[in-house]
Amino acid sequence: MERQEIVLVGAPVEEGAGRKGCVMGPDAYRTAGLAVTLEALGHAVKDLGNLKPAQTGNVRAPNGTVKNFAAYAGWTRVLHAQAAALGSKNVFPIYLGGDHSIAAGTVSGQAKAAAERNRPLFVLWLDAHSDFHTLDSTASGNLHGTPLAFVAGMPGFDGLLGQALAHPVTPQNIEVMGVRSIDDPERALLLDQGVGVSDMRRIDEEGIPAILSAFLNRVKAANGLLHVSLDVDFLDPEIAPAVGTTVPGGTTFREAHLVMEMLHDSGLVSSLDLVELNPFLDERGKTARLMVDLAGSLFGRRVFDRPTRSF
Ligand code: 4U7
Ligand code: MN
Ligand code: MN
Ligand code: MN
Repeated sequence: MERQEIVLVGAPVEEGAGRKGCVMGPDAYRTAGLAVTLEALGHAVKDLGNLKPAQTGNVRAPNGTVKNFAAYAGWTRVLHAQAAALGSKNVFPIYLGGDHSIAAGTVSGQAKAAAERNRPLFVLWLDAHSDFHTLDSTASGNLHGTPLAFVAGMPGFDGLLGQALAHPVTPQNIEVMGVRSIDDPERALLLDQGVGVSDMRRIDEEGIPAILSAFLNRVKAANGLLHVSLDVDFLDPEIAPAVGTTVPGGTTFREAHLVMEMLHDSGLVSSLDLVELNPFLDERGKTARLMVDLAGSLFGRRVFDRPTRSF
């Protein structure tokens, strides 16, 4: 990969998650050395610091189950604007969460910028969960379980963005990978919409290379841009304990690095979310350091040079 202009955007959001602590995520990545890691790989890094949510006035929750809807709306609006602006420049944004609710803004903004460049946006959602609840189907009311449905244009999110979602991501251009917890209403909607789902069983049986190269080939054939949204709980909780929503049976250290290495070699990735890190639950910075390490693999770290694969 050539030298990239990387822009770090902190989004200290925890209102979408069921427990507090993700507010410390952006600073934990900084402490774990994200910028120096990327600079050591030859890239330029600019840290924009942490954003603040937009003022939303008196936005109303659509029902009594969803929690902190006004905060979700405020963060979605500011992140959408920021991502739409960065997506129109020749930079690579990394959005530092914050819980996964930030992706409602980051992905919708990147999709708007992609559409303005006449490129379709594809999304690789690396997660134990599919985050495909609508505001009506969520039982927990935790809004970090809803952003993927929003960006895919599912109905019922009126009032979230403060304007119509003009550039939804085509559901068939989404791949949810590493998943091992899907609620019934999500499963029905994912099937109905044709979202790609590679659950842990498929990863066990087919392996990362077959699944990921098929997806990357589709991105390339469509001249697409690719947004990667990495939830800490994609990783097995043994190696990544700093997350509020652990599910056993996650990806291994090498599976996760291989995903990042293949993504790097593809040259197709144009933006990244690092989400759900809860430093309050970490063990001596272990998870924060692993996430930084994975970002290093996405930006070209390799142990031994070999000809770059093409997709
Ligand atoms: B995360 C859940 F019920 N589906 O809706 C829900 F299992 O961003 C979990 O992936 C959502 O961590 C997890 O609360 C959201 C639950
Ligand atoms: Mn998630
Ligand atoms: Mn437009
Ligand atoms: Mn998750």
